[in-house]
Amino acid sequence: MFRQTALKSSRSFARQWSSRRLASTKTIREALEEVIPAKQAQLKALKTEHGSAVLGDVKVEHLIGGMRGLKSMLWDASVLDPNEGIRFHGLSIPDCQKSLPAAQGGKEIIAESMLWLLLTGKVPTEAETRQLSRQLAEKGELPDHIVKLIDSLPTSLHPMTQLGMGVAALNHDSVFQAAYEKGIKKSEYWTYALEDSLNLIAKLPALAARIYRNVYKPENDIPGINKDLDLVGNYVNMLGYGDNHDLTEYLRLYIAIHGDHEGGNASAHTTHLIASTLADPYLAYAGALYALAGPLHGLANQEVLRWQLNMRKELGDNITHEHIKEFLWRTLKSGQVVPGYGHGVLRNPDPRFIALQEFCETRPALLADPVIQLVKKTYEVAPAVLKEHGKTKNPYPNVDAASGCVLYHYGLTQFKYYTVIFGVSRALGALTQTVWARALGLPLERPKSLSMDAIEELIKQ
Ligand code: CMX
Repeated sequence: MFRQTALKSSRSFARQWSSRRLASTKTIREALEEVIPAKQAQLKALKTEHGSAVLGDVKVEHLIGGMRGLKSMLWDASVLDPNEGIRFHGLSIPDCQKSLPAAQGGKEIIAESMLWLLLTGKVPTEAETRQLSRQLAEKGELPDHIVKLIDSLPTSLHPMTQLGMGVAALNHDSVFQAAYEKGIKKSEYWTYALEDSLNLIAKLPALAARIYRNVYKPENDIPGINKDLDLVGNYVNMLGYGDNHDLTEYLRLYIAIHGDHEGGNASAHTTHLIASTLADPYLAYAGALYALAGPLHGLANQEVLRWQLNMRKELGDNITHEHIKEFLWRTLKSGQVVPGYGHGVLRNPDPRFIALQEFCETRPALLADPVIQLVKKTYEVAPAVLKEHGKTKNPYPNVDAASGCVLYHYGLTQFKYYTVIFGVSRALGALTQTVWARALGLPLERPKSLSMDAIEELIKQ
């Protein structure tokens, strides 16, 4: 009786709380409006006072080496230090874990508090976070044409291909595109880019969950969006695992810390490039998803699990360090990369890998799982093997070395789907930059390319 009354009153409190806007609570748009003028002024000063300052040399090795280390993009929301890892507006992952609001009833960072930080550079209050959750939940349902499109696709089509198609087709309702067609001032671009970006972020969980249901659990119904839940809470619910609190918390953490990894990675950079043509945020992010679907980038989390499971299948459950070492060498000698190891920028273990490992450390069931133990044991052996192999500049694990095995433990065993979860996450940072690129009036991206003959000519000169 007491429980029922308490439940009723807490539900009615949640309803009241969410339907009224607290006088002191800013919306994300208002918070952005406050910070944009200072950033515009900062950019103007950089351009006028330091436009010709030199930040480094462009070498031939940059042109033929995938532009590694070439400082050639503006990206404010996060900066990746090779040794220390990612910082979001100056905050490390442990800083974020201390300061960013969690979900009601949860402890881990959530997508909304990370999105607020990325977009505004400020740590949101609890009330601001809840308000953003509510705002996203209200926009979360899919339009009918998207449901029809996704339901019509063959279930054998890779989930990432389906996700990209769904995201591109959401541009049917792009307010940016509609406003551009009508004719708007440049100074207003960002407001439409923001609206599209929030709409897209809000709809990604329902889209991604529908793909999961269609491909793997056709017998399941998909619950509607619960407006009192956070974005990832709703996502896990729609995936059919809503009663698993630990999995929900894991995905909250995973999606928040995967949200941004500065600008040069393939998915973020693709978004930036496409959006610089003033294609709307849906089209820009659809392109990013296909960059994410490459095995050297986001698909690595699928590949790591496949590789670990092959190792287990071949070597059984009592795998020693020596066995792992042999397996690693076999992988390397067959000319393949060790998935989950190495990085284009990082030169130390990825702090995102460490955060996910720490999540496991606090849960005995995870620690007892043979696949998770295998990930840990591999970490104890792989860096020395990769150093001896002598090719990779970074012999340490990246985030993908750990991410899939926890999902596998909780029953989300369809590893072809894992990159889709990454795709739900990366939207936070990539679309943040799209909004800011429009607010700052950044131009069309158009680097200069050279032929080999032209390079030789320049060297002679
Ligand atoms: N196993 C074996 N060889 C590796 C390796 C690995 N894990 N990582 C790098 N190498 C090799 C490269 O293939 C390259 O060989 P070649 O000279 O024959 O071409 C050499 O070492 C130098 O590479 P690098 O400069 O250290 O690394 P890159 O910046 O070129 O590539 C990355 C970075 C991530 C693509 C690479 O480390 C890799 O393929 N890792 C495995 C896949 C993976 O985990 N990707 C996920 C990255 C994180 C993410 O984007 O989400």
